Amino acid sequence: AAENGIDAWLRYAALPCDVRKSASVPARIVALNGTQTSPVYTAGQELHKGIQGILHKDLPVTNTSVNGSSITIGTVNAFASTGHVLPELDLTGDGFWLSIKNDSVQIAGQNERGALYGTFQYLSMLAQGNFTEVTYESNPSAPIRWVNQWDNMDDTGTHGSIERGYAGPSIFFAEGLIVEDLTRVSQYARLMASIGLNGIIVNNVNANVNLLNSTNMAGLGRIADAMRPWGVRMGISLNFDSPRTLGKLTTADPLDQGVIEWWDDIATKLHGHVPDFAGVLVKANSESQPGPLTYNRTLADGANLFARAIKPHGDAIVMFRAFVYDNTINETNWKADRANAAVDFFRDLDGKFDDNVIVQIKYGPIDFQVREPVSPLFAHLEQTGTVIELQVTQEYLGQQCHLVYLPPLWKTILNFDMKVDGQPSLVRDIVSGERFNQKLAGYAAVVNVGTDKSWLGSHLAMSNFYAYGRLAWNPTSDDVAILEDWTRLTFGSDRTIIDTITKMSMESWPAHENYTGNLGIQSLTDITGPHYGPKPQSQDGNGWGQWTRADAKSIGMDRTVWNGTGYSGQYPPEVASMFENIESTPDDLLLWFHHVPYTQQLKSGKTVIQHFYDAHYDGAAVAQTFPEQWKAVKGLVDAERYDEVAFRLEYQAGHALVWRDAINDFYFNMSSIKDEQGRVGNH
Ligand code: GCW
Repeated sequence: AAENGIDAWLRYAALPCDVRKSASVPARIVALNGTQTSPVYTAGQELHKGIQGILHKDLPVTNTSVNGSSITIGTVNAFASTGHVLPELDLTGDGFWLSIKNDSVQIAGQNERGALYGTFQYLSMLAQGNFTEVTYESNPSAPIRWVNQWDNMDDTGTHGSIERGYAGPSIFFAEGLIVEDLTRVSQYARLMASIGLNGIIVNNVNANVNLLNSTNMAGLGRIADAMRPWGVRMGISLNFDSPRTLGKLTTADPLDQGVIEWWDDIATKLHGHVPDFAGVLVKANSESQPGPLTYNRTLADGANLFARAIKPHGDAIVMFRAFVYDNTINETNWKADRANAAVDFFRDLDGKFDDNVIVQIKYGPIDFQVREPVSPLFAHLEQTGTVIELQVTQEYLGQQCHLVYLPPLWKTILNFDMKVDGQPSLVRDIVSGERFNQKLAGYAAVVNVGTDKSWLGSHLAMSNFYAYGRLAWNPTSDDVAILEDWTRLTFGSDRTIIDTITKMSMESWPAHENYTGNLGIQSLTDITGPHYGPKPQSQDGNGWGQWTRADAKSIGMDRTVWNGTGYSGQYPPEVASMFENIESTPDDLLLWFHHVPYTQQLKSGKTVIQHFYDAHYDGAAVAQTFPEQWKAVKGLVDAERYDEVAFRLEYQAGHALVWRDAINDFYFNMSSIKDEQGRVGNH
């Protein structure tokens, strides 16, 4: 698909002729202190390219300052050492200062990365036809702003498949090796840099040990080289069992001296190939992955093993995933609950991790569902840095065949107040490191781009990737404003295009929730299979623990302390008591926390079952409007992208009907309760 997708929101499409003619930009670009692989050098080149595209002007790029009208890019230090006077600045991390005046633009980064981010910000304004004079500083909300790829190496099977990837094979791997041509990898890094993302884990958390063989270590060096000019640091996922399976040791026990030395050696070699190695991501004792519990050691022992191995080599970190749970639990036990697992496993480990370990926590306690409460683990780790794991790839949410704009979901999570110790404790302030005073904290998102030229397999899905970076930089940014920026950059500034995409996108998550799983019952997709399409019957009767406990009379998980799994008690007291009581539990999470009859009345006045029926009709009806809404932009966007989007929206409209009828029929058959409007069961 789409040549037109490869540049995503970095198209630098020409502005209309009259705007171009009246636009004034300085006469040259000065990129201070830029060696060829440095982000400041990259910034100068990118700016040159952008201005050429947007304004049809060919500005010279130099690396020494000259008098006269120029755009100067550099670190704060480089500005100072070349005699530029900057105001008193309060920059942190990868922050930047941007000053746009008619004949002089100054872009100063706290570090080189910051200078590149400021340059992309300036370019974003130009590309949107915004020539206002501004002066401001901008700092990231958190130091860690990473993406995770779940790319397989596939040394035995097909070419570089991606777990839960919906856009073709890997851009990194094929046939057990790192691909030769890394053009797409550096293009990916460019997209990341343009939205302030500074790190990447390139391989699947279900990690293949062969990534650590000597050929592949050298390959990792090449990946890091391709991404470094964009300020993106590379890290990898590790398989806990590698000392046994690759190293041929008899154990992978984290306290065994031989194991410790084996990992020390790996870390030294990795550092040799990748001097600015970002860190490692570890999925241990989860979904059949090996881990320290196998050796009767704690998860902290496991994390610290890696922390100590990488410690001597720069500032690399261990991201240890909190997604640890038993997938063989038994539904006949009323108190069994997968949602309890993370807090059960990690609560007592706070304070036991080395200072270069961060715990990476999925936003909800289960798994990227259409509606989940915030993971209570965020309230328990006060002495440990935490990172929130989001998912751009739409694993449970239509796999990019459905338009679902995710920032409203993410913001619901990020704005949630945990009220730890009775103090305001917004999730976004916990993951910025502010609430518990953590130096290392932030964001990770599973993105799973593939070789498809649209990156995610769908043009509209790219708004989620763009918005992820923008929100990680500043989680208080407005989700509509982000979307409008993205739309202008991707499709142009025509008001009809902006209004159409905004309306559809903002309707999309509520619609998706309506035609899939309501009231906190989860996505109701095929959870033992591909996580796609309706399959409510797959939720129960298996060890995965994504249960609904639906029977002829009632539905929902009783997660109360008084009568259920006790999960609600994992939250700080004020939040716990809100969820413990049906009266104070919001409707949209009712069935997450309570097991109730289908006839239970909601705050809206409807019964649970009637809400299911109505919501499915409402949600599917909204999806029916998408193809119609999109027609408004015909002729305003290029035919190629118009058709590709139209195709997917048409499909979504049809699939939403399939969802509606499958779910409604299922619960009608289960409960035998008629739809008040006589629609369900009559087709
Ligand atoms: O959501 C589940 C996915 C698995 C994934 C796992 C995880 C990479 O279905 O495919 O494995 O989560 O996050 O580790």
